[in-house]
Amino acid sequence: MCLLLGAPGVGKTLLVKRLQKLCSPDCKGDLGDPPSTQPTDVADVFLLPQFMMDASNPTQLSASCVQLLGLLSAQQLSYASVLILFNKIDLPCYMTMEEIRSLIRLPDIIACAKQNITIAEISAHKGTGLTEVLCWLQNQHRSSS
Ligand SMILES: Nc1nc2c(ncn2[C@@H]2O[C@H](COP(=O)(O)OP(=O)(O)OP(=O)(O)O)[C@@H](O)[C@H]2O)c(=O)[nH]1
Ligand SMILES: [Mg+2]
Repeated sequence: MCLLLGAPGVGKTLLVKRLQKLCSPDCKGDLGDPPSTQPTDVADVFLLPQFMMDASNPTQLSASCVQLLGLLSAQQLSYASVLILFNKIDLPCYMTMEEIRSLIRLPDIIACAKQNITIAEISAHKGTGLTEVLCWLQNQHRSSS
């Protein structure tokens, strides 16, 4: 079971749709144009905990950080593996992983967390980094079965 959490509009639904496409037999590496997403789409719960931030939206960073701390301190997720995704890196003014790491003091957060945390920069729109997300999901699935 995977929980995909993140502030509104970070790209959760688009990521799920892109991963579904990437796994489909007719994909052959070409994701095509991004499909439309609706806030009512309920496809965001699929396999393991992932947390998503919008790397192009500095105003949402503090809210995302509080939400991330809430996730990491949840008793039920103490021993889960967590994938933190910085999405929308295709946009011109996105914050790099290094900038976000320093702005939210991510190394301190990781040092205090019980979970095994992995970080990735992605673009659900362009497809950048999605193969790595899929590999992470497959590895977690393998090690839990
Ligand atoms: N440029 C760009 N746009 C993206 C990316 N990911 C998502 N979007 C766009 O951001 C908007 C919101 O994406 P959604 O997937 O609906 O976001 P969500 O997190 O599911 O939003 P809620 O369901 O409202 O919480 C849509 O217009 C997407 O096309 C990305 O990597 N790059
Ligand atoms: Mg959605």
